[in-house]
Amino acid sequence: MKLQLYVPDGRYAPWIEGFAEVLPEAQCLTWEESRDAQADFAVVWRPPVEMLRGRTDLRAIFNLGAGVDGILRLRDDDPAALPAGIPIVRLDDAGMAAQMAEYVSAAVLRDFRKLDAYATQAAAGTWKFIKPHRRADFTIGVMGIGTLGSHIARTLAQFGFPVRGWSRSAKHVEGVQPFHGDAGRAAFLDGLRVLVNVLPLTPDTENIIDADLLARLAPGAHLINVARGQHLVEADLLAAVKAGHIGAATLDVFREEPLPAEHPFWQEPRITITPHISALTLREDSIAQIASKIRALGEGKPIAGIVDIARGY
Ligand code: OXD
Repeated sequence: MKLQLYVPDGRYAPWIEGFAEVLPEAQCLTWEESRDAQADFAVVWRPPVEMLRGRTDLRAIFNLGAGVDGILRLRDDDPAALPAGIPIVRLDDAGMAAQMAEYVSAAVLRDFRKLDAYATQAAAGTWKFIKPHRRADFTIGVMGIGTLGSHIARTLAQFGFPVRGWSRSAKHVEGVQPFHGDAGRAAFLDGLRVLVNVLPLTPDTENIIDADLLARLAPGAHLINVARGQHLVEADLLAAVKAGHIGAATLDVFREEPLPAEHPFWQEPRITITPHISALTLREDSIAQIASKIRALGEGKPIAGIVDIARGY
């Protein structure tokens, strides 16, 4: 069995060693060394178009992340870029849900417990009580209730916050008030104190966080984006922050990464910037998950995480 790997940073050795350990029957080759060779499976993150176009040999393409926009976007320039009939399989949690729930909880609790205001006071040597938020007023909405979003929503609900979830089709998550579809969008957004975006990036969700959406949130609301930079109309967020309607934003993803040095977000103290680290792809967990899916496919068993290409995630 042959596996063909592509990782944009070219750091192949730990992946090859990892697969050799858990899937010793497989020969792992880098894309660069095996361009003309056939393979059974491709394991990729943001692959070049030449790697997948016209392939008929592969039995599946494994994406080294939860979001598959890095593969599906190849069709933007070339509608035939993806080989027909070959399943694309996303990572299904693989340690990412817990990391994202930590990141989002940290941002929410920092805001809820007014830790920034206390830090400012402490820097001035001030010992003073600040009136706390009421938990019941701190409604949090999670947009995108898939594997990651439902774990985030459940975690926040466990802190006792009122939590709403919004998804394309109806979904139930314990302790989370469900909303779905276009019809449920306005009611979901209405008066949210915190909005967490975990949506997949598709043509329908690109630019979804715009001036109109932000205006529906509660005054002083906090936007947390851990999905993709292309969901957010950056100028609309900046305007809403400057106008005081949005009180804070915690952004882990950007249209251009790394965020350019001249980007105005860097100058806005109410925007917290992190370099796309809310959920790292954990190598060992990812390799173990892909290896077990390869084995399941070999035994003719169904696997989770197959992307619905028409839907875009
Ligand atoms: C992912 C990511 O999609 O890391 O997994 O952004």
